[in-house]
Amino acid sequence: MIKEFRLGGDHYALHLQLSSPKSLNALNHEMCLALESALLSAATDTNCLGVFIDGEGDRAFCAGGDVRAIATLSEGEVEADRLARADAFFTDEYRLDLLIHQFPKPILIWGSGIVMGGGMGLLQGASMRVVTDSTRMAMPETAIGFFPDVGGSYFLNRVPENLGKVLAVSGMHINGQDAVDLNLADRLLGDDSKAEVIRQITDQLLTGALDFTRVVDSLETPKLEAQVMTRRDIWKNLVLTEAPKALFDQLVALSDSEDAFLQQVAKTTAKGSPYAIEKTLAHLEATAGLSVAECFDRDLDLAKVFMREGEFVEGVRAVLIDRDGAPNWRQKQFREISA
Ligand code: QUE
Repeated sequence: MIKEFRLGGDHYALHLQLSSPKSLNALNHEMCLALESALLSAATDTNCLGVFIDGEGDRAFCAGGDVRAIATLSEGEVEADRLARADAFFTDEYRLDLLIHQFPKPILIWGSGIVMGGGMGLLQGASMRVVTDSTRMAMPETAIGFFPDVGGSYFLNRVPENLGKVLAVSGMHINGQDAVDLNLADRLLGDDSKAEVIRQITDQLLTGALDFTRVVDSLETPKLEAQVMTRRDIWKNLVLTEAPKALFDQLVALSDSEDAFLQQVAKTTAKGSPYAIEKTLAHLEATAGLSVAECFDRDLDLAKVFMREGEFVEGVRAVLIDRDGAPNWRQKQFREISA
């Protein structure tokens, strides 16, 4: 569910909060529609000067979309109904994400804790993307036989040094400093400064103005060790690798390293579906340079393909439903790609 508050007075900022902390604020269909409706009202209300979005609790801004609901039949439902429901969910989720990208007023999203999948879809469109010392960010979809959607074709293609592909294939977990370094966040702030941010926003509104940049620039950036850009040499060789299998094999081979971060990268990569990884890399290449709206259209086309011919149901079963961590992928190997 979504909670709505107002900050300020006559001139106000809409404070929207994802409020299902037990499921790590995972975004379900109803939440997407509620967020969209609240944002559309905020856009046209001249007294509303901006929007602040966060998640309830300290564990997650948003752990993803409610993929469990889409991967399983509800009572009395036939497969065709499930597919129609999945198509409707992705259509509405991506329309919400695009609205955030194109919103006519400032949006600050407080991306503390887990920010993965669907949470990234919300965060990336915000005009002020805040991460904190607790942020754990990833696009982990290949582990459930899916691809990094929610505009991933847009924002992963804008990660420097071609590292969007590495993020997409590995699903690696990065911290707040990495997010800033990789153009996936605008500011790193302390978790303990959220109350001060809200206080300053409220104070500004009482003077009839709102400037998120001024608020975040008044606060200290915590020291957090970068993990990704400090290992440039490792990625440099990888991103030159064109074939999906070669990239996958090299990422998995990082398990031989003594470096705990690289071991984590190897471990998350190894969980990926070969089918999903192949499709993901081809998709990122095909969408490079497209506008944000075009990227969401292309993500929606591919999401529908995945619902019909992919490994998604099995991936969600193995990771989120039975939690056996042993998906029986239909396509077990990478295809040999001929010249
Ligand atoms: C890969 C994913 C997702 C995931 C785990 C993966 C994903 C997702 C969730 C998730 C998390 C918490 C919930 C929930 C879903 O987990 O997309 O309903 O409460 O949404 O390895 O892509």
